[in-house]
Parts: sequence; structure tokens; C-alpha cells
Amino acid sequence: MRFEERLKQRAAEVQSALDPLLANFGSAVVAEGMRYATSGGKRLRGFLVIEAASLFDIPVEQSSWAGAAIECIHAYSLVHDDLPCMDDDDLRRGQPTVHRKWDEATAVLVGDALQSVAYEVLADPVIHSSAQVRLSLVKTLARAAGAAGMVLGQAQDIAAETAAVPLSLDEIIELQANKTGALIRWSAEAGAILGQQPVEPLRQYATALGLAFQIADDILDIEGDEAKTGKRLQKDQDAGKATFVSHLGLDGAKTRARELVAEAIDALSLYSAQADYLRDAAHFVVSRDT
Ligand code: GRG
Repeated sequence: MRFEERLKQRAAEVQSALDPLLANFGSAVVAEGMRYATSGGKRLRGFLVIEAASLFDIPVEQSSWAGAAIECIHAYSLVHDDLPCMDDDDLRRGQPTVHRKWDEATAVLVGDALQSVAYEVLADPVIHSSAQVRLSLVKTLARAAGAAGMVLGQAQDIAAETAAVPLSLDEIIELQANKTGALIRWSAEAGAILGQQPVEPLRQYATALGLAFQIADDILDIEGDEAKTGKRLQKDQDAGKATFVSHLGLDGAKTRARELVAEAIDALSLYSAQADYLRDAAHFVVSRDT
């Protein structure tokens, strides 16, 4: 199966977990907003959970719940990031953002509720029979999503907008490792947690992958097509923000992204052909156009 087909298959498996999970909340506006905010997207994080878990023979019927949980956290971050007090975006995944379709209060609540449901599902025995494993998933995700991870990265990004001097390359690497890297790392590590195996090789893989993903995002911001990405582009350039491209140049950024792909693949040397789709994912994140 080609990588793109596999990604679609995993996205459908994540959706099969999201559907009953979010149907639980009935027809209130906030529930509608939760379903709206989690629809579409590449489901890269859910894919990483399921593929990493498959290395340890964890069935997809189990890992897809953890895939749904991380996609809920990711969707919450996008809903809040799009708010007027943050990035103020009208378009996400080719559709009006949640605060545009409804209103700001609904968008705040949709994000909050998506965050809650992620932890609710990770604490459910459907995820794993061991309470220790479930606790570890909850605790590591809380750490990755919170003030030592994604929230910190978002705060660093907001602070950078008004900083007297543009961020250095090392500062951008740190910011991105928090803002987008932390959830990507958790996604791969969750597979090893479910399999009760050491997380280190997958952590190394996902650290390189997350950085490559972000460099590709900076390149897309310049070279991408809004009709394909479904979001506003050239934001960083218009805001005069320091990015990987502003530091390394377009060609330098592309070279660095390719080096990171090789690093990510090297980190998987322990695993057999079962890890091939994870290897393909490293190539995919730097060649994507959405
Ligand atoms: C609001 C606490 C809080 C955090 C927001 C992740 C984040 C922090 C903001 C997202 C801003 C952004 C557009 C970052 C660029 C990288 C990124 C996360 C892109 C979106 O992820 P994809 O490409 O999206 O995986 P899909 O739609 O495919 O799920």
C-alpha cells in the first residue's frame, strides 16, 4: 500500500474512534463544534500513534483511541490558535474557523471540551487493561500539551512577536520543539507506552520528524498554495517573524529538512520492515503540500 493510502486508512481508523466518542455529547452547540473542529486534517499525529503501537503488536482497535485523544488535543490547539486574541484566522482546513462559524465563546469552550475528552478517553480501560499504562499516557500527554510543552511554545511564539530582537535559530528550534514538537513526540512515544517498551528510539525519531515538519511548514508558508493548505499563508513573512527560512534561506531550510529526515530514519534502525510507514512519514512531512 502506498504511504498516502496508509495515511488515509489510519485517518479513517481514528475517525471510527472519534465518532462514538463525540456522539456522546449530543446535539448541543459545543458538541457540534467539537465534531466540526475534529473533522478533516491529515491525522498525522493519530497515524504516528497507531503505526508506533503496531511495532509492539498493539491492535488498532486499541491504539485508535489514543490516536483520537491526540487528534482532540491537536484540534483544540488549532481552534484556540485561530482565535482573534492569538492568530486571528478565518480559515482552517478550508472551512471557516470555529469562532467564525459560531462565535468566540463557543470556540473557547470547544477547545476546552476537546481537551477534557482527550484525557477522559486515555483514562478509559478501552485504551489498555493496565491502569499504570493509562496513567502514564495521561501524565505524559498532560506534560506535552501544557506549560512545559505546547502551551509554553505558543507563549514563546506570542512573546517573539513583540521581542526587540528577532529570535536566533536556536531559540526558534526550542520554541518549535515545544509548540508543535511536543505533541508529535508524544504521538510516537504513546506507541511504546502502550507496548510497555522503552520510548527512546521513537522519541529520537519524532524529535527529528517534528523539526522537519516545522521547517516544511515555514517553507509552505512561502511556497505553498492557499487553495491546497486551506489556510492563510505568508503570515510569518508579512509579520516579519524570524523563521527557519529567514535564518537558513529557502535552499538551506530544504537541506536541513532533508538531513532531519535521514536522522529520523536512522533512529528507527532497531525496527524491522514493520516501521516502513514511519520511515515513509519522514519523507512525507517534508514533501507535503497541505
Ligand atoms: C493555543 C495552546 C495553543 C497552542 C497552539 C500547535 C499550535 C499551538 C498552533 C498551530 C499553529 C500552526 C498553524 C502551526 C504550524 C504547524 C502546525 C501545527 C500545523 C497544523 O498541523 P497539521 O499540518 O494540520 O498536522 P492538520 O489540519 O493536517 O491536522
